[in-house]
Amino acid sequence: MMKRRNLLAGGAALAAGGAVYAFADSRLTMPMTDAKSRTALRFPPLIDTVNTGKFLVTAQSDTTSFFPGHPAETIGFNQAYLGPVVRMKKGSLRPTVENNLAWPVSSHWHGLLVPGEHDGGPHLAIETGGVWSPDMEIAQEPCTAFFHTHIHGRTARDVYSGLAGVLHVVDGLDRDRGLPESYAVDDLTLLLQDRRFSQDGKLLYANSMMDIMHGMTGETIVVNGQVGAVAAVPKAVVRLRLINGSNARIYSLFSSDDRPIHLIATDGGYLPAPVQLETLRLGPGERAEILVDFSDGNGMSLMSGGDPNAGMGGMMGKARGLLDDITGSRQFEVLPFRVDERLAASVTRIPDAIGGNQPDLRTAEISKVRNFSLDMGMGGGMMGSGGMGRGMMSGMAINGQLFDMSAINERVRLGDTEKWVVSTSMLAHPFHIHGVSFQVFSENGREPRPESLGWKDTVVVDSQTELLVHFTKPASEETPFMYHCHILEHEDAGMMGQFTVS
Ligand SMILES: [Cu+2]
Repeated sequence: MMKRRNLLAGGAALAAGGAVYAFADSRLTMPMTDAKSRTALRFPPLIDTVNTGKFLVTAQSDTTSFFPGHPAETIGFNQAYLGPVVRMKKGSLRPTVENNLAWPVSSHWHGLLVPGEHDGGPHLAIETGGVWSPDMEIAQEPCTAFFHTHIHGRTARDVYSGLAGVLHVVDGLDRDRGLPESYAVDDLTLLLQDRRFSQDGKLLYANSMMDIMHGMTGETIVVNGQVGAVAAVPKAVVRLRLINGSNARIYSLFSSDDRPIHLIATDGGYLPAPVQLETLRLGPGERAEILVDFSDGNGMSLMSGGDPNAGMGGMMGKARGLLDDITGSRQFEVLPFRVDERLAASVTRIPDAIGGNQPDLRTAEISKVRNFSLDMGMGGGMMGSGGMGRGMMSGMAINGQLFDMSAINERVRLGDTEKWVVSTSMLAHPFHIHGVSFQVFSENGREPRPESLGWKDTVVVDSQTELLVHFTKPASEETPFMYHCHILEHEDAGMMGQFTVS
């Protein structure tokens, strides 16, 4: 196991985000500052639907100054960049999504278990000036979910520009579970993204061949739409709801002072009990809730190892099976935390149990086994194949097939449990399935990693992962569910399929 403590030298670690990339000097990056000159982290506006069952979000454009005095054109839901946190409970929910942008958008409820017609996938485009208002039913356990536009061919660019937000499904019982629950005080929502900026602070979306191949990464970390922030926390146990809203970056999160991370929930909800981790891997589209104990009054920084897919080292490292070694040497700071004793300290110990309803589909009758090969299809000749022409792009497929809006790839029976065997070569791909929670049965022939436990809807596949999937929500040919790589450039390039459930 790597020991990272000695690799961090106090404030010097703050500069790592800008220092580890060779090209960082030509662009604006995170200011090389110490924690004192950082600004307080802001949290998205909270829309609480618990009493009303309704909310409105409007896709709109505006400008955002990620760097003071340098406005960038961005889009968001109800605001200039990103969107609100929408809190909801079981029962009826009536979202209204308006589109004030000059192109179609959708609002995919990533992690909500709703039928295909409510899912907000590529077939549910909202045209300019249009409104979508499905009558939905929320019937799932508490979790942290995500919503974002999902128009085929432009998901990556539009999410990169800001069209995403966060959902909290709650049941009002967190106090009984001994969990922090005060929004923006000890229950912190952290939407993690990385972005590339021009010298004048504009968002760059380059789409070079490497950006498509590896997915678009940036050298500046943006948390809740903010660059260079510090989070204030009470002298207590704090809950972090981590959402990887990056287009392509896979984080390997750990604390700068080696204090443990207590994993309490994965994508679909709570684990039975906290699991203590040294490092938490979080791929695009994945969520994790962790508890961190600040009751000793000391701050720390949430750090990440480098992206296993970044640079040629990613592929070579993967081929050599040295992912952890490679990523360990490219670590950077994601967000520093500072203890503020004026904040209310509600929870002072890590609970022994959470009581999550962890799935066990291993004894279920498996109706069918399906294989999904996430295929880059470029082999050794990729660098000399003439740039990012159609030939290169056509390799971004599943089972050799590019996504086709008019083709149903798989047909599943409602109520069945199936085994889906997902395999990759070359890169690690975060595999997401709409409309289900699944259980990770094995990863590379071994027991799942701790962060792959519990109910999941997205999982990083770095060689072969077996999923047990129980299908409980219907989806028609008109509004089928998607399965796809959540590296958004891969998804847009065709690494997606669609299935019906009936
Ligand atoms: Cu991918």
